[in-house]
Amino acid sequence: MLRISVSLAAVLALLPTAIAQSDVWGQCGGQEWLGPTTCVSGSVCTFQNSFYSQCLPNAATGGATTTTATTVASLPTGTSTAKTNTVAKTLGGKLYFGSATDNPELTDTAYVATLSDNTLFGQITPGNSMKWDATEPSQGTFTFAAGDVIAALAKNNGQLLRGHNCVWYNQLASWVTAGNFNATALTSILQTHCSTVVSHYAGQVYSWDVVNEPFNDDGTVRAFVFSNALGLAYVTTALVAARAADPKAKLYINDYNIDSAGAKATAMINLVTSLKAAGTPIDGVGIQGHLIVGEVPSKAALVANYEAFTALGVEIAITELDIRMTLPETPALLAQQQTDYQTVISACKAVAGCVGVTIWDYTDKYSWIPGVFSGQGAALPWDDNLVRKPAYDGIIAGFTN
Ligand code: 9MR
Repeated sequence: MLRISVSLAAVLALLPTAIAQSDVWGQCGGQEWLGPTTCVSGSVCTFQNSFYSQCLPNAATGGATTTTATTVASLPTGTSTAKTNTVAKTLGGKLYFGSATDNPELTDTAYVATLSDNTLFGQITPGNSMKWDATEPSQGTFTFAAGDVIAALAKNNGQLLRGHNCVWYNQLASWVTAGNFNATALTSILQTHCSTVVSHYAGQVYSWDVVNEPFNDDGTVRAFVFSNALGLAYVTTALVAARAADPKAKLYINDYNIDSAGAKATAMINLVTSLKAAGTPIDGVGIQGHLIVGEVPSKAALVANYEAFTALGVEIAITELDIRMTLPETPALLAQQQTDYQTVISACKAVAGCVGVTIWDYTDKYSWIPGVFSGQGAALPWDDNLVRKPAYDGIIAGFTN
């Protein structure tokens, strides 16, 4: 018995040393990597991309080791000391600069500290916890606990709250899609859902993405259970229910790939025009802004399109801005990203009816991009280590100039 415990202790004592350093060619860093971050003698931990740093042989250094943090820090960082929300309001003339967030990452105290700084972020959008699958997972059973956490965080920090969303083809509870409901039942289900969720947050929400992503990229109506049964009448049903539930909240329709003129932007313009003509409550168009480094439309093209929306008598907001790149990050890509952020922000600044800009989370650490677009990422102004990137300076310049 004694012999066994001694052996076990000996093995345990050895373990930290055994896993303290990675072998040559082994992983030594990357997002969510919990293993060693230094390399055995004769190799150097070398940054490959946000998810992977590797021990590469380095005879020249005679075995010097370095950490992921050191190699990441060798990329250019943001240098501006101005604060995004303060500058958005004072020099940009906007209501807010904000960020999306999500419940799982709220256990990260360093992350929350920056998120809670209302000189940086004056507005918060819950990334997932107010969606249908989260709020009405089975018919008539409403769960607001996770959404309430985000609402309380925004309130405690003196930040505006954006509701996201009442109805969307994605993250819709399966009982709705699989229920074989007829048009009358679906109308009632939608009324109940929007009315209950918007009522719950009444008085706390500045604006609601009532309808999310109603169009395909070619401007046709996106097919899903509500549009299949009701056509675009479902949009009216949702907006009317939301207005009755919270008369003070600004009601938006939100979509991506409507940044500049094109079939999808035209479809949105036509929809808003017809809603206005019918007297349906509609206050804003959310331009999500999921963009690509080096492929951002010109400021002139953005401004012209933003003004085509505001000419309809609605406000607009950039609601989910991120500008992704093909990894790995390089100084040249980060510089282009800085320019691209500046372009979008300065276009919003130039249009009086563009009320604010929200980034789709603030750090690459919690971005949705790598999980969906393989090999792409680094889309946000803070890196995986919560260090500001040149993109941060682009945002400040966009609001300032
Ligand atoms: O950020 C959200 C991510 O965590 C979810 O997995 C994803 C599921 O569809 O939705 C993301 O947010 C989306 C937003 O609700 C609507 N516009 C596109 C966003 C990115 O996919």
